[in-house]
Amino acid sequence: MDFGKSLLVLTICLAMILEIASAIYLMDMKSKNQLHFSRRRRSYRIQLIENNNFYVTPIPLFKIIGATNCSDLCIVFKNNKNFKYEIKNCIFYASQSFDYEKPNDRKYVFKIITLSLEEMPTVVHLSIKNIDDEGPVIDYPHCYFKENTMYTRINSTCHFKVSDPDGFIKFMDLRIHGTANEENLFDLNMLSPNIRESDTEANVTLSTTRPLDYEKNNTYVFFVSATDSAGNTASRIANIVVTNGLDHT
Ligand SMILES: [Ca+2]
Ligand SMILES: [Ca+2]
Repeated sequence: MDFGKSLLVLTICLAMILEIASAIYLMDMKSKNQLHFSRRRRSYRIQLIENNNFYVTPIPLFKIIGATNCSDLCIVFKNNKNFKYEIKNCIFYASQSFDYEKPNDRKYVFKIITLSLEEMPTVVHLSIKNIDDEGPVIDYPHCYFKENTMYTRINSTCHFKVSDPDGFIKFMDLRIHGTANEENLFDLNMLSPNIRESDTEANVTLSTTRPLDYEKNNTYVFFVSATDSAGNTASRIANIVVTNGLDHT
């Protein structure tokens, strides 16, 4: 091997040694995966379930391994959209809760920079995952039905709104709770069959399973309820008035 090639090999080896010596890793606190934090720019993605309804303690997001002094690290948030954090024993903690229902709480990007500036910054992308943690809200159904008329999901004019900040409206369980068999006389359905998972409100149609008889009963009072996929329930009283028509006897 001539002198030129020897010098090249020596340079590469030296670069590799320096790379290892200066390397910093981020360790995932759950999977223990390591992410190399080196001269080359690295990107690290982490997802956290929203916790505004059950936040109890600072949450460890990752561990920084290989830094000479973790107190010398500089954290720079993109667009000044930051959150409260702390670094103890080289573990990076989020020390606040996150609420997916607040759009500004959903995504954060920040850089971890060593003060020596020997390494390229590692960019951390933190995204907050939505869960079904908020309760639904249901409007008051107050409707008029003509007697001797069949009201289906298509032609019924009795609509009311159900909403849930989490979305997942299409998985909502709608029920009627009566004291005089109203759950068999009326029916509840989503007005639109095309509800997306991200929709946070929808119209519900109240229909009849058979024509009503004014002479038999001209007012129905019962409860309607909406229960989301997490079991959160809302209920409202419903008031149905039957109007008189011509009876063919
Ligand atoms: Ca919900
Ligand atoms: Ca939610």
